Amino acid sequence: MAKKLIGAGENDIGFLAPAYLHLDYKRLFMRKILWMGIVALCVTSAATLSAQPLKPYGALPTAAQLRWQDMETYMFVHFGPNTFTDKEWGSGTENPDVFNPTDLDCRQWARTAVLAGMKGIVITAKHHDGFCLWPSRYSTHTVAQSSWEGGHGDVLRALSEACREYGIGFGVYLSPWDRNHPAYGTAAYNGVFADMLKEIYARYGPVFEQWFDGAKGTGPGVKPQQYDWKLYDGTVDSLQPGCVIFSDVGPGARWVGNEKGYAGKTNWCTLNTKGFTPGKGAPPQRSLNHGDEGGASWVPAESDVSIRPGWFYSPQTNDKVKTVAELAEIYYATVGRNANLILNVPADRRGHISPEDSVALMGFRKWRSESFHDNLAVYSHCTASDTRGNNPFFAAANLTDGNPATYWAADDGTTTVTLTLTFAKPVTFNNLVIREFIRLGQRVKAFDLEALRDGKYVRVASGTTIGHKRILCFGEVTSDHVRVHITASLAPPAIAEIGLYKAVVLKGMNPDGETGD
Ligand code: FUL
Ligand code: CA
Repeated sequence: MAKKLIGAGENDIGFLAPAYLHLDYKRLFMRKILWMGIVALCVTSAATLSAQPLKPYGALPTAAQLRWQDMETYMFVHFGPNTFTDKEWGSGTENPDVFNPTDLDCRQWARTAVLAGMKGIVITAKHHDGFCLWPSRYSTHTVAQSSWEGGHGDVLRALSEACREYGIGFGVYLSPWDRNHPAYGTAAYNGVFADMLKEIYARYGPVFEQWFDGAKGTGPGVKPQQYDWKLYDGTVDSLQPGCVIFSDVGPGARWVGNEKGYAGKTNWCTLNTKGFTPGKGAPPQRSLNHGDEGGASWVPAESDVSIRPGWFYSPQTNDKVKTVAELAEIYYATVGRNANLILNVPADRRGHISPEDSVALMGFRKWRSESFHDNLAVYSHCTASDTRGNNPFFAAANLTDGNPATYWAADDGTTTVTLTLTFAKPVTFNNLVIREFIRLGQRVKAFDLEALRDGKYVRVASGTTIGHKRILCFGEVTSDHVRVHITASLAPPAIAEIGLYKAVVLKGMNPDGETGD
């Protein structure tokens, strides 16, 4: 058959090809073969993958919890009448006029948070004194009753707008314990509290985190009140399903069990919440600090701690702001132990983050940037003693690609494994940063870090759980062969990232932290 040249307007694949392409049948045939090959390859790899996807293990995070865990560090701002009265717990009988910031600047708070590398701000919209930082229709103890800004001020409006402008999350602390509200102590109060939530979400949302305080004083003056947690959680959920609800028992995130800024070295994101309630009915401190291995619900820990001795601003504490070394230790003991860090930085009487706190925050940010900008692991060649189905989708190279969305995983039935990083020349490091692929559950129970020294692997450090992130600190090690040896896991391990860093050790700092176990 005579060779037919294809010109503009005709070809055998049904579309108009311009004459300058001069496509002939041979090229079309080759192209078809190539496409068939690609399709066959895709079908085979899809088949391989579908043959052995990694099964999720145990309780799993929601998409909102995953986003929240990625935030890692954000700011708490305690602000209200106590800021002006030098108190930690107001009585609820304060004259609303005491709330009188002379130069409220929530944009300065947001700017400070951004510069400090913090991903959001949670504000005490109503502390135990019941004073509302927004003009609520459901209370007569609010900014509207104060002569501040002629009764037209609204801290939640200013802060939510500032957070939006600076691209960080806006979060709300609301204390159920209310020492002012006349309905407190009656069943009607639960409805009032839910109405306040509705009002806040309608006016100022979206809210990345709803913080429910379990604290409630004791003694003769304290009215009994049955809190309707189901109603509160349900209200938030119905208004904004993507909001993470914090309380002693979640459901979105749990209290870490102390206000000192440390999680357990063993820290599961899973918790058994059945039969527990926030406040007095909370799980034991140990469970909150460590989570429950194999717990029924995904309730990761959040650690709340203040940059000053108290939660509220006081001129008495201007010289007691935590040092950068202390903040770095807190970072290791929270983010480095699979917990989010909510660091309280109280606004002062002007309505500013004060200079002492800003200086500490900037030092903290500088320390983090200098310590964690150069991941030496990315210069290594990474291999695994077992790779799931020998499938490239689960390859060891995923461990050091700097992308937490890709991961390595082991075969079913394999719970001990060695991951080896080989370097062209020795590297020096003092921190291991390791992350599990928690989307599919938390699995690892124990692991060692080992380095080759004089032809022999020696143990450098050991850890138990990993979760979203675990950082191990140790004295400087120089080696060209480093390995992570996973010695126990609840299911085949799935690791997203391994990082090695030479972190800055600040004067007076104890990187491995004496706090917690
Ligand atoms: C506690 C409260 O009693 C403190 O005043 C503070 O707000 C802290 C974050 O939570 O339970
Ligand atoms: Ca990865």
